[in-house]
Amino acid sequence: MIKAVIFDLDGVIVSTDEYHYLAWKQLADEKGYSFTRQDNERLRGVSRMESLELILRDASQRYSQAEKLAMAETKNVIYRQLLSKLQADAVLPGVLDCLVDLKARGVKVAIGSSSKNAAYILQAIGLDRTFDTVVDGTCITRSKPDPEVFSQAAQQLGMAPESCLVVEDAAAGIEAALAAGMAVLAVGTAADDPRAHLAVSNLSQITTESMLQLQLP
Ligand code: B16
Ligand code: MG
Repeated sequence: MIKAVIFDLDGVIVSTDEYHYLAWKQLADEKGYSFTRQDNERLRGVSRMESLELILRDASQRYSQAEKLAMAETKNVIYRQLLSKLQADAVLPGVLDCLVDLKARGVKVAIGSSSKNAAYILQAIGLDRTFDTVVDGTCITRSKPDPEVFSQAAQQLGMAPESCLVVEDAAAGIEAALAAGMAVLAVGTAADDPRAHLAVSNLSQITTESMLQLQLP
């Protein structure tokens, strides 16, 4: 029986993916690298520095760690400028009803995100006091697909992994949840991932009852 739901943030609670794309695109354009929306898909759930490594993977030029940190910081400054437009209307369909219903049923809710901007985003969309715990990119040493972010969230909630359901929009996040020994509901672009136990296009397409009935095989 599921007793806690751990939500990914970007792409599950809120649609910030376009802002990530636009910010990486601006950096790539400045450096003369090609970067498409399709390339951006590979960065879902992956940390900022690992995203940069993926973008530079085929680059002929070699960069020092200091140069890479400066590039990641430039991307983040652009991303934060874009995030300044973020409001409650960016919350994805079905999210608010789902959270209200889970809390009414006494189910614990958490955030498990790779983002170091999670606190800022949650405040911008008015959900900074909603979750029982928030584990984000500032709390972890290893990013998804490592299970650390979800294991830490379960530990903080006092829940066994098999009592937790993770909601994810990224392949790296699904892998992380499975490695943590948790059930997975895939949403959005991850909905066709065969490793997920349940899949829907967005959270308005599923009842909390069916989420909670999920049993790990
Ligand atoms: P930041 P999630 C992830 O958030 C994003 O999906 C990913 O695209 C991003 O690179 C990562 O956060 C780090 O974000 O630059 O804000 O620290 O999906 O795990 O909530
Ligand atoms: Mg995500």
